[in-house]
Amino acid sequence: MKLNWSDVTPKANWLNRRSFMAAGAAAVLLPAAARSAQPSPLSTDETPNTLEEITNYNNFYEFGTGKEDPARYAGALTTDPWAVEIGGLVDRPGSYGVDDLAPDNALEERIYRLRCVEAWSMVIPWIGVPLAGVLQKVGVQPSAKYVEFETLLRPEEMPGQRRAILDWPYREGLRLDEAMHPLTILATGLYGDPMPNQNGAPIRLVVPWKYGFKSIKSIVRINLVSDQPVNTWKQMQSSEYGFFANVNPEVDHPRWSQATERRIGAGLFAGREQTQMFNGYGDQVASLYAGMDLRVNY
Ligand SMILES: Nc1nc2c(c(=O)[nH]1)N[C@H]1C(S)=C(S)[C@@H](COP(=O)(O)O)O[C@H]1N2
Ligand SMILES: [Mo]
Repeated sequence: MKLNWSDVTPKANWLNRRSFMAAGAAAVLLPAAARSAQPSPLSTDETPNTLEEITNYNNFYEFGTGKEDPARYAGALTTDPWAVEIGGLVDRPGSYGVDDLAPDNALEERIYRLRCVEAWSMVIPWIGVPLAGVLQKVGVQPSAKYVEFETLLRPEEMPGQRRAILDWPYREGLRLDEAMHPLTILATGLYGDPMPNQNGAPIRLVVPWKYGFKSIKSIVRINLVSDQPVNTWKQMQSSEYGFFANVNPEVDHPRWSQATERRIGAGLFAGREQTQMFNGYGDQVASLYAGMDLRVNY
C-alpha cells in the first residue's frame, strides 16, 4: 500500500500543523516538489511520530549530548550555502550542491522506522533520494568497495565540537552494496518540509535497517574508497559499537538488551515493543549478510 504522510499522520497533529503555519502562506512556503514528493511502496504503514517528537528528541552530539540540545542550539547552523565534496574512486569528483544531489523532481517520501542503539525508536516521514542514484551520477569506479561520509566541522556554530566528546568530525561508512540498496537514502526533508537543522540539515543519510548512529547528519564529504572506513562510534568504543550496526534483537549491547525498544511518544504506560531483525527490513536486506556471523560482525 502506498501512503503519504498526510494519510497517516494523527489528525490532531495535522490540524495543529495547519494552524501553526499561516493558512494561506503554507502553500507558498513549502517547496512545490517537497509537497508533491512521490510516495513509495518502501514506506511503512505505521503511524509516524509527530513533528514535535521528531524535532525535540534528537541525537546530534555536535550540539550537545542531551536529547533537547539539538532543538535548542542547531538553529544557529548556517545550512545555505552548502556543498558536498564527492571524491575518491569516482569518475566525476567535485563539489556538489544539495539541489544537484537531490533535485526537486527526484524527491520521494520514505516513511521509515528509526531504531537508535539506545533502544528507543520513532517513525519518520523522510523526503529524499536514493543514494544509489547519486553514486551512479558521479560514477563509481570498480575498485571502490565502501562509501565514507563526513559531517561538517564548524565549532563556531556547533558548540559540541568545542568539547572532546567525540573525535570530530563525525564519520560514518557503508559497504558499497549497502550504499546502493534501494532503502538507503540521502534525506533533505521530513513531513514535506526542508530538513529541520536538528535532524541533520541540509542533507543526511538514512539507513533504516541499521542503528541510528549510521544515519550521519549534515554531510559535507562523501568518498568512495577501497578499505572499510573508520566510523566514529566504533572508533570511540569498538567493544560496544561496530561497523555494521544492523538492528538485531538477538545481539545485546554489552550494557543493555536490544530485544525490545521504547517508541517515543507512546506514553508512560505503553509497553515496550519487540525489536525486529534488521528493524523490520529483513525481507529486503538479509541477503546482503548471507553467511555472515552477525554476532561477530555487530
Ligand atoms: N553528525 C551526526 N550524525 C548523527 C548523530 C550525531 O550525533 N552526529 N547521531 C546519530 C544517532 S545516535 C541517531 S539515533 C540519529 C538520530 O536522528 P534524528 O535526531 O533525526 O532522529 O542521528 C545519527 N546521526
Ligand atoms: Mo542513536
